[in-house]
Amino acid sequence: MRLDYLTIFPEFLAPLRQSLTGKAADKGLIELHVHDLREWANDRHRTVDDAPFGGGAGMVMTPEPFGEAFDALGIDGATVVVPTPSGAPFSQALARELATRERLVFLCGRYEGIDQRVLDHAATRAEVVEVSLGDYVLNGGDVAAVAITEAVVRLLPGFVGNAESLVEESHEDGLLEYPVYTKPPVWRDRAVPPVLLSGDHAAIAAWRHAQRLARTAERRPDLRHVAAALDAGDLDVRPAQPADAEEVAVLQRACWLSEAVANSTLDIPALSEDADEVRRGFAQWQTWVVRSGGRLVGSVPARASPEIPGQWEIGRLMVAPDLQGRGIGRALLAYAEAAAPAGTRRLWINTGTRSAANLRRYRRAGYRARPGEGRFAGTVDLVKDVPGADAIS
Ligand code: JDH
Repeated sequence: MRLDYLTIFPEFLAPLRQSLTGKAADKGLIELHVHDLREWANDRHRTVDDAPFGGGAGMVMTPEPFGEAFDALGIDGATVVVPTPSGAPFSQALARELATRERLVFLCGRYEGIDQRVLDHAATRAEVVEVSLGDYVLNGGDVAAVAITEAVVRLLPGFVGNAESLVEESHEDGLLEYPVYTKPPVWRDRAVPPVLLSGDHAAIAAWRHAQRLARTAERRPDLRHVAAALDAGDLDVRPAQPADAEEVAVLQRACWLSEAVANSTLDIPALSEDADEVRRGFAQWQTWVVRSGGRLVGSVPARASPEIPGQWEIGRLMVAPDLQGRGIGRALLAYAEAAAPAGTRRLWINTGTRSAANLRRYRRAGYRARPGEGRFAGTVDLVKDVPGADAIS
């Protein structure tokens, strides 16, 4: 991966040459190119800022140096990352997405930000992603660029120790981590919680899980409800009733809109179905809905294949977009898999060819893509053989 940084404070990016990102650069896994934007300021004073049109406080970064830098470096096909307080919240999901790119170009603003035309122009040659590190105000984008870089580079295949980090991510469930301890067992009169020295692995796991729930409830009330519901499989999963169809239809639209964006098409049957069609689906597919605090937050249909004996088909697995990434989908998938009748030899599921996130989830759950187009245009079929059963040829 090649990383370019346009900044008026190159020294803010120096930490990237330290530690693990520095090692990744030494190993050739990443190429770091930090550029002083003033090199492309043509006037005597090497000006990079000016007063805002329309009035208002502070100064704005002028477009010319950025334009010259784009011309000199080339940004065609790159992903241009612009840290800004008005960006979309940066997240682990976005870090994973950026880790798939070959080239990232960071525009590190200062003052009140960058002239909008810089971003509009860049968007004609590259994908522009405006991100915010969080709801607080920094003096510029440089520190944010360093943070984003760390989050992305540690996910690259071949990054030191990322075998473990991938394991860690496969356990992501939206709960905060438990506290950790090391030697000495007593330090300044503080003992390590005795359970951790007990050698009782089940007790340790239970204690850690309780710690995670307590911390999440205390520090992240926004995550608490689902955190509590996920505890001990406390999500309320039931067979869908005809009265659930309206809510499932709404959920379906919310879920398939992102599929439509990922696959650049609105030609997705799920998007245009109304509640009556969803209700008819309940008759053909055994469907479960999951509620959290009364709200319908997910659903999954499944059925025995009418054509292929021994194949258990899992239909539209859905989780409300605001609650994705918390393990609900995995729990529902496991639920639908467990409902397969005796004699099931193969599990089947289908997703959009370009739905990278879904493909990744199903791969993690043990599904493998079948070559060629799936059952519907623009989709791929994924299957998993049931262990111990004779495979379907
Ligand atoms: C990039 C310049 C400084 C300060 C105007 C915005 C009131 C605009 N999470 C994050 N916080 N801050 C940044 C960030 C800050 C930046 C730049 C990123 C470039 N600045 C700046 C103040 C304003 N201000 C907040 N409003 C509530 C008006 C820019 C960031 C990231 N990523």
